[in-house]
Amino acid sequence: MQYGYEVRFSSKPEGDGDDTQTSSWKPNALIMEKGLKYDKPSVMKGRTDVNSITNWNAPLVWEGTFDPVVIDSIYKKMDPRIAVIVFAVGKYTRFLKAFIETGEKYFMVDFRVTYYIFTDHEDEVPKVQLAAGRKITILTVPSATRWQDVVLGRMKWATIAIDQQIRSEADYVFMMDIDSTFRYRFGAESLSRLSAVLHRGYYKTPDRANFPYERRPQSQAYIPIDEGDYYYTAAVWGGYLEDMYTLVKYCYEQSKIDEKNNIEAAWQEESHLNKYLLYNKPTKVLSAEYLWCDYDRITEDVKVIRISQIAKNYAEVRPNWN
Ligand code: UD2
Repeated sequence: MQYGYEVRFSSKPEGDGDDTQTSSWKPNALIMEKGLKYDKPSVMKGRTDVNSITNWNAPLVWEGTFDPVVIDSIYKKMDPRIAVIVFAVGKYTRFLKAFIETGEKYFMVDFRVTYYIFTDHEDEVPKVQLAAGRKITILTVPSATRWQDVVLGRMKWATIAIDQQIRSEADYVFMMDIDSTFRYRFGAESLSRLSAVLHRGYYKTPDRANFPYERRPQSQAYIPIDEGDYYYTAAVWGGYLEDMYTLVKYCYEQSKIDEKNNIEAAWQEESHLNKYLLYNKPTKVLSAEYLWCDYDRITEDVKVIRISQIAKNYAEVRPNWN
């Protein structure tokens, strides 16, 4: 049995800290173990009901576009350390238990994983039995009176925590919403330099003008009406530590500029994330399987749901209404 708790990160320096250190992570060649048995891949057959490649030639990942046996064999040889950054501030600590318990069942099983839990209620972090090689690190952050400050503040605290601590402990980083549970394999097929998830509500939107991007030119997150590829969710995204560091820091800095100009992007950090990913394309796009939600009907192209957002009473869990 392993609980692996550590409590750190009580100092709260201002600024962006020292970014001169770099992660030692170097992706290896795609080496597979000898003698592995798996279905022969076909050149002619694959998913035909959905597109599985972007127009910049990045994989668009759906169930049926990868073989978990092959993917796992390759990535287990690399043995990466995977950080999951989640925030549970105020009443959101109630979501921790189910998130971690289901994460242990489905998220990067047999890989080295650390859940970094940023919370203002350390005492409410549940004791969950973790598999070997997996642990929880608790980082304390201040309480908030506006939920917008929590969602945006994630970019600031993640920037500082990567600088101070996570850089020397992880090779890949995922940022995730806590109010969700894992339902099915979420594995190494999701790993890349920068992986972003299609928002379930907009993945079939035919006209980019209907994406809920920030449309006010006064905001740093502004995207003109005739630009855009996809609408990505900010609830699940990940990549190499240094690429993720660049991106969380970007969102933090852009939101600071917005704050000085008295504007808050329409969907907070999600707007800044979408702006960045338009001009810095993700190296993998993960389908909406990687984040669905409990209250939406499942569409026929979604064969499995890997994470589902829990239906919640916003008025009850958030510190403010709007
Ligand atoms: C959407 C996005 C979310 C973020 C937000 C910004 C999806 C599924 N999620 O979520 O990623 O971009 O919009 O408007 O599209 N939190 C706390 N305490 C709080 C409030 C939030 O810990 O008081 C954390 C917690 O980890 C939560 C996350 O912030 O999961 C996102 O907040 P939310 O779930 O209230 O936002 P939601 O559902 O509108």
